[in-house]
Amino acid sequence: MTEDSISKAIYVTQFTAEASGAIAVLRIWGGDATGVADRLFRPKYGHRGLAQSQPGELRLGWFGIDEVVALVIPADSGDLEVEIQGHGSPILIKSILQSLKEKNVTAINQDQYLKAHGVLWLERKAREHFNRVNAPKAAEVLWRQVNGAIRRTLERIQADLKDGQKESSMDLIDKLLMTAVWGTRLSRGFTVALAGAPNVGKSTLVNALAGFERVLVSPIAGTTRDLVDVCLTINGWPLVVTDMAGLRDETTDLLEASGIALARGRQNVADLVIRLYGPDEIEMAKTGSGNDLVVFTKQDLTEETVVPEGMLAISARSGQGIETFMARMIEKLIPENHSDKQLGGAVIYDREIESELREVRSLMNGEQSTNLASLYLSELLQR
Ligand SMILES: Nc1nc2c(ncn2[C@@H]2O[C@H](COP(=O)(O)OP(=O)(O)OP(=O)(O)O)[C@@H](O)[C@H]2O)c(=O)[nH]1
Ligand SMILES: [Mg+2]
Repeated sequence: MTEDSISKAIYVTQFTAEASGAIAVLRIWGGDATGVADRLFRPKYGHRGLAQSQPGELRLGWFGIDEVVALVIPADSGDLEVEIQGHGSPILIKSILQSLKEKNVTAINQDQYLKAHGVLWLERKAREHFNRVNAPKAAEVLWRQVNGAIRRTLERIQADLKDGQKESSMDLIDKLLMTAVWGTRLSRGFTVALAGAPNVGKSTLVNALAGFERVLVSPIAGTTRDLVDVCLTINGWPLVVTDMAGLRDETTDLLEASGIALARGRQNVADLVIRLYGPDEIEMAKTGSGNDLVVFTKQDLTEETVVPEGMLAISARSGQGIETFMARMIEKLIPENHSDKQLGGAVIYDREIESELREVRSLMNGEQSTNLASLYLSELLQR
């Protein structure tokens, strides 16, 4: 063993969550990782240790207290790492980590593992978000960021700054900043509040979107009191749709009044508010809607309502207009003019990245500060 390999620290990183699960995956890396693993791994078949196995070859044996699968994997650096895959019981993981600790192996987290393997902050963060998402379209966008879409756009901005192309760099960063409106919602879901008078059909619509009887529906006005968040995937995107109390000014019921206060609060913070009206309430709906989506319900009960431009008519009971409604919600949540199309698919998916880039943008304003902006960006691109 060379002096260098003796002095190089060895680490263990747990790839699966620190909780009990079906399986656990750990990686031993750095220094003489295979040597250390070999001293703890008892092969089930034959006597060949891990150091003698082919890269990628699965070996069954014991590690700590339980049977595991072990394999040797060459990292991009060429160093050999050992992956241990076992049952996901916390006891097994503890026992493996303990026996490694006794051999002076240091446990460090996945973020530090990726950092040590040259993965940039931007892309490590993208992975964190990607790992949390379960809606396919959102996952696609985040996967592009894991694979460098945002980094490449920042590099373009950086190159423009260095070439003295201030206008074009500002234009690019402004376009990128616009994507934060929806990009930062990808991993936690867009919040959509259903607002409307009691009995208009909010809860029925939630159930129609969910595809099952998620919330209570009744002909009694004032049925829903609490805020009920329902996580849904709609056309591939993650939405948290909130059913709430019907809004009305006059109520003597204290519980209902509390529900209405909660509903108004949620309406103010939601990414999108759906304002629901009965089939014949066209005149009421016309007053100020801002970015809200106005929808007329219960179309199965009437002749189809002719709705003003931008508004929709649906029936949660028959399904009429629901597909158009879903598509329109997505258009509102991910506006065409905030798209990633001219940005090579780059999107801001994280609040901290957004605020760092706003800082870069503000540095671009002053005449002298192009250099500062460029320095700041360089630091971000190396972090
Ligand atoms: N025919 C028809 N009836 C509907 C439709 N949507 C809702 N309803 C009926 O209208 C009544 C009220 O529906 P809900 O979904 O509970 O209304 P809500 O807006 O949640 O009411 P609150 O919780 O009281 O604010 C129920 O009797 C529903 O069956 C629809 O599309 N067509
Ligand atoms: Mg309701």
